[in-house]
Amino acid sequence: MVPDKVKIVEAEPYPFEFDPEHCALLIIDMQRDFLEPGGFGEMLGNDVGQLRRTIEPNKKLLAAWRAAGLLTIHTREGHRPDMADLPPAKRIRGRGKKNIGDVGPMGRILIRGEKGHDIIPELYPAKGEPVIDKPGKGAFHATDLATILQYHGIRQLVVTGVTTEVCVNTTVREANDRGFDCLVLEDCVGSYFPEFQKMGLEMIKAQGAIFGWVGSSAAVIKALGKS
Ligand code: TIU
Repeated sequence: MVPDKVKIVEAEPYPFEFDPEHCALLIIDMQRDFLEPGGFGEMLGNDVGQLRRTIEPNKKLLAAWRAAGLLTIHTREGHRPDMADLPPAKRIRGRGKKNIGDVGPMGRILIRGEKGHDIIPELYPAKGEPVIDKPGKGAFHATDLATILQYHGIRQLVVTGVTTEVCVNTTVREANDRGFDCLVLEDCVGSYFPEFQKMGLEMIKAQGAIFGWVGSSAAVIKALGKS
């Protein structure tokens, strides 16, 4: 028997048993440096349009989620200004002209407190919504996310944000190993690379939801509307 408050949300590989009271929305790294024209992502030669298509669906979902009074958590990838939390390997990786901590088009790249590190205005956290500053790709590594979820009685996550194959995938895998059920929303996650978007989602829902489920924001918004 499915408890009363649980809503069935259409998803792959099979419907997701959405339990709003125990579910948080986790929005991963919707930061200016990844999404905005003139940011670090574009400077590296990436097409930010591939990520920007997720802004509108995330906005609609966030409005519905807030209206339902449910917990929203935002994350930002970045490091301390003194970079004491930046692994030396990550610092030199890419062999680019500009690396993490250097001055980029929107301030020091992936450094907390800089303009490019902050969340885009369209999805800016509301007062009272926790923001997790994470030094890694996964949102659980070296953060207090697990503690916050525990204190709020959260057992499920609806996951959105960027990028599908890097920080979204890593976080979903971390969450899965910690016992959370994750529903990833296809229209609300983005990759600079269409083939990684496709395969990043395939990997999550493979083998009977090996890491989680894949659904749409429309299906979640519909479920939120049914009380
Ligand atoms: N947020 C996130 O996915 N950070 C990345 O490093 N993404 C890349 O695509 N590299």
